[in-house]
Amino acid sequence: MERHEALEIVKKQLTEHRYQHTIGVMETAIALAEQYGADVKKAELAAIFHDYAKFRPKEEMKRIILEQNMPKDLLLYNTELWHAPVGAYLVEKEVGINDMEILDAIRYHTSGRRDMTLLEKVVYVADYIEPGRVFPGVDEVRELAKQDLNKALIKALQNTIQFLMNKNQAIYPDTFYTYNSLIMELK
Ligand code: DGI
Ligand code: FE
Ligand code: FE
Ligand code: FE
Repeated sequence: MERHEALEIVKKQLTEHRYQHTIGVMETAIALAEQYGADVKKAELAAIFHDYAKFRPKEEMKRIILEQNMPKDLLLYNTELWHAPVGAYLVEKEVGINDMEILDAIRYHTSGRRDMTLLEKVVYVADYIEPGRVFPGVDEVRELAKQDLNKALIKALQNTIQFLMNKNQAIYPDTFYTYNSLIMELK
């Protein structure tokens, strides 16, 4: 699928702000894929569709999680986690993308997972550092991403976990598994 066609499809699903974020993720993911040797075309498509389900009604997302036998523990945690696995499902069903590497990069873009693929890491980090992001610590992750994708990913996870803890929010176990597996991979 070509970029302009993909962008036309996703634009209808998003607010203008979220569409601009998506463009930023797309450009950043392409640059990271080129730098680290990931599949550039897959990075582009995964980035374009990563937030496809962001604005689906919670009831619809909950129904899909249950009907499609996704991990039920998702329902116990922040609803913000749901759009990633639900997005992977809907991008396959509604857009017709069936490349499992692209779908997994969408599925794991919020929590990550153990032993992430290069493409999954590229999309996760691009989502975190795209030029529109302004939160504390983002510049440090941008700098790390120029040197070492794993180190950038670890810092992004540390920031996310600390941010959630400071808000007294529960942390989804996969987020910890992602962090632990990267720390152990480094050693
Ligand atoms: O969709 P985006 O805003 O571009 O970014 P995202 O999909 O990476 O994250 C969406 C939200 O998910 C973010 O506000 C923080 C939240 N989140 C990420 N990991 C966890 C989490 N919330 C909980 N409770 N636990 C997590 O592990
Ligand atoms: Fe997202
Ligand atoms: Fe993210
Ligand atoms: Fe995003």
